[in-house]
Amino acid sequence: MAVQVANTAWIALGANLGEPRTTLQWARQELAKLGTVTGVSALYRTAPMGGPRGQPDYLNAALSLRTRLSAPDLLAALHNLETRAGRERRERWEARILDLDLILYGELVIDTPALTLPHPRAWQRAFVLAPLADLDPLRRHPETGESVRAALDRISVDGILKETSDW
Ligand code: A4P
Ligand code: MG
Repeated sequence: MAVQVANTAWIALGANLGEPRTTLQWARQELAKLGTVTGVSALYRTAPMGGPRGQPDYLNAALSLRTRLSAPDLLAALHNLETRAGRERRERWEARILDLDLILYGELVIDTPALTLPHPRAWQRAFVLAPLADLDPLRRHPETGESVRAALDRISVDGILKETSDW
């Protein structure tokens, strides 16, 4: 169901199987069909955090999307894109062809198993925060008030490399 008013959603993209760069480029094009893309981060090469040992490095990015889709509908659309990209879900934090996480949806705060906003781990993870800082470093966590830049200063950015701004 579409909502009347457009909201800005921040989406984190990640991939470490198949052809990550090609997959993220495809995802970016598909996301643009869900609204208006208002910002796109650089592409980052990041060391895998958590999950089974020996995973390949990830490519991570983030974009902001002005959309009339409600947050649950947007998450369903993200899952649909993951499936179309060929993702299979088995183990948590396993290597994946495409991961699309909803990080923020306006100022919405919600805590259900199917959808938690802000994304519960986003403000702890450099592979999410570094791309977000390209979009809006002063954006604050709706509950804690901590900015993206302040969170990045607090955590380690080891293993996070800007690969290219042109993708
Ligand atoms: N879910 C609830 N809230 C949300 C939300 N805001 N956005 C539910 C997206 N999904 C949300 O997600 C599991 C469930 O979370 C879904 O059923 C959804 O309804 P998933 O994408 O199926 O599984 P996942 O990604 O394996 O789990 P999770 O907990 O989302 O993992 P994370 O926290 O996304 O971490 N290292 C590097 N360097 N780069 C990465 O991108 N990604 C992960 C995954 C681990 N390590 C990484 C990276
Ligand atoms: Mg996920």
